[in-house]
Amino acid sequence: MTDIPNDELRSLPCVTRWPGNPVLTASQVPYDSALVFNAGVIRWRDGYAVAFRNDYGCTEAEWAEGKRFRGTNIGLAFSRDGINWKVEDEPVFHMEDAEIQRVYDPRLTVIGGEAFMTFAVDTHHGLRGGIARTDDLVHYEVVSMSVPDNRNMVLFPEKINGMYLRLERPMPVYSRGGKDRFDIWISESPDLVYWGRSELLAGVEDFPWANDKIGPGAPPVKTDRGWLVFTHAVDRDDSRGKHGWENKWPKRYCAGVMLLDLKDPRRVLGVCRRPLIAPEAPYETEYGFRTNTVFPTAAILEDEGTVKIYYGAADTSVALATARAEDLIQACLEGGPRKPVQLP
Ligand code: BMA
Repeated sequence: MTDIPNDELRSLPCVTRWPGNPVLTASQVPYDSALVFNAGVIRWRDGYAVAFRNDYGCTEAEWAEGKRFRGTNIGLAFSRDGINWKVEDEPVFHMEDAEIQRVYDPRLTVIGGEAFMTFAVDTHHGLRGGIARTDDLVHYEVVSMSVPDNRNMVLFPEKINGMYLRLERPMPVYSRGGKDRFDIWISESPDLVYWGRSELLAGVEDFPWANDKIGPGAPPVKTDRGWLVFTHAVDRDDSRGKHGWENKWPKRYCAGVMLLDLKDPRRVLGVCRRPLIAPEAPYETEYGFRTNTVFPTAAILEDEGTVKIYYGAADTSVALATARAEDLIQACLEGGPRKPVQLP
């Protein structure tokens, strides 16, 4: 663990929360909706598109009486400015099969003009990560599904040395003491179907405030100094009690950031050693299903050098923060490259 006292995690000063946060909530959804969060965002046609997770069928008061969510679906919305969204009339992307319990946490990436969604799937035999192709964000064709347990897959927005690349978070439990201790891995594929050459990219130990797990957040953002990778990074403290609707929520999710080499993204040039965004705003710490949760899932580099970072806030809404790419790169480089693992 770290020398940073637990309750003193702060966002980096270069991060600005959008004053009108959250930018997307259940109240904007024209069908049954309770929690709208963990959303993929891309530039699309003359504006932006978002695919978001929607948990529905239960209010906070009903939860307190023992009722639970009826289900999860994926909603779609469009925007001219990436801030004001118009949600489409129906959810999209339904996977129906006796094995599948739910599909959630979509991320979007455009590669060579083609749009892809990555997503998590809970099945009766484990958690899988999937990739689907789409022409219109309404109709999808599933391209591949991982073996369990794997989640939080994101695709790089271009091929490198002729290969597609993805970041992912497999969940080894048996070999890691039976608890959460999950890291970020990188794999490559010639066709998005067959994945291999998998390698550890960064471990929990590279994020000094985290003691639980890290995982890919947004699909990597290309800058002239390298790929910016936004992550989640979790610290757990079992003395934490009620944080949100549940009686106990011991985890805190922060956003982190690291920088990968442009031509060889398996090389980590720098890891920011402090949280990029720590839960601080009331919609992250006070109100919502699981407070103390900042879960980045999309990032867009704008022409003027600002990065829009979208994140799930308290597993309840979608919020937006901005930072200059230059400052983010600097914060990563100051943290230095990934250190070799210290064996006991
Ligand atoms: C993870 C996923 C995310 C969620 C996070 C915090 O395990 O379920 O969808 O945002 O926990 O609850």
